[in-house]
Amino acid sequence: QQSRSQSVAVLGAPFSRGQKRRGVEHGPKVIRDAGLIDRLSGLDYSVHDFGDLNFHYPEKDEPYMDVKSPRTVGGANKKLSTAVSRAVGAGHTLVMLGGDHSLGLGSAAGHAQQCPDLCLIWVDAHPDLNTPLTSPSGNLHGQPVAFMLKELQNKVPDLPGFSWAKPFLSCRDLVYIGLRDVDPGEYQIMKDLGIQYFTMRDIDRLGIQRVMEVTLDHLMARKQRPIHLSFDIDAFDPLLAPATGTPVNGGLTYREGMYLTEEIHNTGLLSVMDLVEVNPVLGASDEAVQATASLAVDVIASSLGQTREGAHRTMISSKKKD
Ligand code: EXY
Ligand code: MN
Ligand code: MN
Ligand code: MN
Repeated sequence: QQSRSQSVAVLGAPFSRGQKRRGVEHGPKVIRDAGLIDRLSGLDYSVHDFGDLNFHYPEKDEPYMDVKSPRTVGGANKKLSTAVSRAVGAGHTLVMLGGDHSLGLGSAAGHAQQCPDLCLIWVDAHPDLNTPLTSPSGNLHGQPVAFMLKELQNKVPDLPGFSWAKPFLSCRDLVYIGLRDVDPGEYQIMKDLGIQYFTMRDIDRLGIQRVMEVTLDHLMARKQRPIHLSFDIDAFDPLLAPATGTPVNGGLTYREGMYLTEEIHNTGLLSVMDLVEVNPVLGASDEAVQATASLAVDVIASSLGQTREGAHRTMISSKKKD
């Protein structure tokens, strides 16, 4: 199938205040340096690099309850949502490079402004579904999905910096893949709302092929809709993606990651993707950082149509397209 747009925009969001380890703000640079733009150009897209957003930081940003840096994180996400909305409105398929995963909120919110019927595939070791009240850490990168869900509206208090963020997603339109570190409050919400999720154990049982089939059937059951893919690099096993802030053993293999993203490309419905939580400061060596960044490039390229069976875009083939 055709992808939604032949034009891909890349937007960097060098932001790290949704958690406490500095360095993840350098994610956009290391992912670009690993060859992202050339790889996408090689897939026959016209690639528009929008550069990096410039965030501004309020002088004082006291915690609200236990939540850290609410005004800073809220403001950055507001800015990101405007930029994402503009890029999608201009007809690009957008790749957002984080930065920490608190940015998933601004990215998906901006996407939803243009595509209110979007669905969300959150690939992560963590569901990032804590509310400010259930969060064990106060870190906003563990909470973005809670701000999105309409069904959680009365469980999420008004945070300073977040008045712009109105819930836009129904829990039916969300699927998690790769979970293996779920807090008690998050588990409760997933169960109460009946959210569709696949832990690593589910992937062990079902295989990634079945997981993707059920995921896409679930999301497209009523109609085809644009996909927002929010990909946290910590979904991968830490052996493959060591340069990240909250690694958890037992993650996706390289082949599971490629299959997952190939299936998303094959829908022809990918509209925005986030690639977040690459932190070059946390790699134990330069090789570890390079491996993580180049994995990020592979994930993005595969989501946008790079295949393991060759250059199907430019060759006449007797096989059905894709
Ligand atoms: N669940 C933990 C918390 O809320 O603090 C850890 C969150 C890590 C989030 C990373 C980005 O996916
Ligand atoms: Mn995450
Ligand atoms: Mn994570
Ligand atoms: Mn294709």
